[in-house]
Amino acid sequence: MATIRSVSMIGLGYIGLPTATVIASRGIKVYGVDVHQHVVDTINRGEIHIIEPDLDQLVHQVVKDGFMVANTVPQPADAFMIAVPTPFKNDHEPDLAYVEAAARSIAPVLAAGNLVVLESTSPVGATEQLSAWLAELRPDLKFPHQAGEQADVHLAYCPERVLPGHILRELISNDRIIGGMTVKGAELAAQLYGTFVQGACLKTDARTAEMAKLTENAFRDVNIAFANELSLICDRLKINVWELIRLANHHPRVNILQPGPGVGGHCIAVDPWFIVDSAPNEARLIRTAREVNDGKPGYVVTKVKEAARDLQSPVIACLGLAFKANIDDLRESPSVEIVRRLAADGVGKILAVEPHVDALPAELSDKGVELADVASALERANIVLLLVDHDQFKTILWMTLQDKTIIDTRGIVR
Ligand code: SAJ
Repeated sequence: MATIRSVSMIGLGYIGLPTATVIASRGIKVYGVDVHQHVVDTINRGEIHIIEPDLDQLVHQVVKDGFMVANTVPQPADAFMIAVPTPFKNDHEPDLAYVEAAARSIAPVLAAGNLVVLESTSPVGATEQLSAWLAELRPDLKFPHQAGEQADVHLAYCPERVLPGHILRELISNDRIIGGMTVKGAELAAQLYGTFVQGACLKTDARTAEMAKLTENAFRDVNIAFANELSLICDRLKINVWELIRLANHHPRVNILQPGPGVGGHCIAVDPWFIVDSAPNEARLIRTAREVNDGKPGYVVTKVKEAARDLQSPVIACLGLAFKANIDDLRESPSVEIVRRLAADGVGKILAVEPHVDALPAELSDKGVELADVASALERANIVLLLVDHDQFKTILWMTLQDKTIIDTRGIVR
């Protein structure tokens, strides 16, 4: 089998850039492609436009050594990898417009013998759809949905499963699922991933691989929903849910996750909808889990409003805006949604504390939310709403705040 000596990575975001960089660090020539000129320019300077530990040094190294170069248009290469966003539309239907745009951009430079790998989270059938789009654009080449093992261009679906904040480590150590549209496609893709993955490369077909990615995140979503539903039940029954979960988890076959203010991030709150959209009648539990988790921010807002009703001038310190602990990522964060709704409904003076950012997003500052440091927010507030379990908040002396109403959505207040 031909060796892969060059790779074109389409999409240089949170997944594409680290993956491209790690491949380049193995001595493979990588052409990074992004539609945003400022991303291309930043990378070609050996710098990065995203926040991920240690990535800047590695990018600097591979660009300096000439193994990675970025551009806005794809160059010919042995393999093409696509890591572009796949959001959903208003009705939760997956939007493959960026994948289609990626297909249009690589089609002119595709050649017989090439491998095309889709990494973006995708509904089942997306890799076959990609094959069909490419075939329309390049009628001179044979694709796997038409020619099977005799195809000129090979396709595979290989989902990423790295945890933001630990991407460089997990890219190398995690096992990977390699879903070929053909056996040849799976073999070529396994060869490519084998250049940098130390975990196992598990070969299967493309549809199973697509479903595996969605299943992993739906599994986590359903389990978080179980914890979130327990937190509502325990509130009604006046039981401390964290104490309950801690005790129940001593059972050798019980492992309940943690309740919170809702599920954020770009994956767990999105991917299960791709399953629901494909099989709406069958995916009942998965849909309900999404609804339970999406309902949690509204429940927290109601609790704060109830506490504020008894106060003449409520001042609410909201601790944490990120979508989970010890990161600076505020996108798709349930905490931001809660703070925005409290401010929009005029519940009181809102002080937001987020040690990982220097400025508030406009959707909060426009509504009069003030960014405060933890000490002054705690001093000024009569309601303290704990939203994120950042390490900084674990050292607060909660005992000294007994004159305030404390609403703890993460179970760290002792
Ligand atoms: N959360 C809870 N309770 C818990 C665990 C998490 O409320 O017990 C919340 C977090 O606060 C956060 C959200 O869930 O708002 C998601 O956080 P996370 O740490 O569970 O996951 P992500 O979104 O950072 O990354 C996930 C991972 N998937 C799984 O663990 C199955 C990661 O491996 C995937 O690569 C990533 O999605 C992705 O890109 O799909």
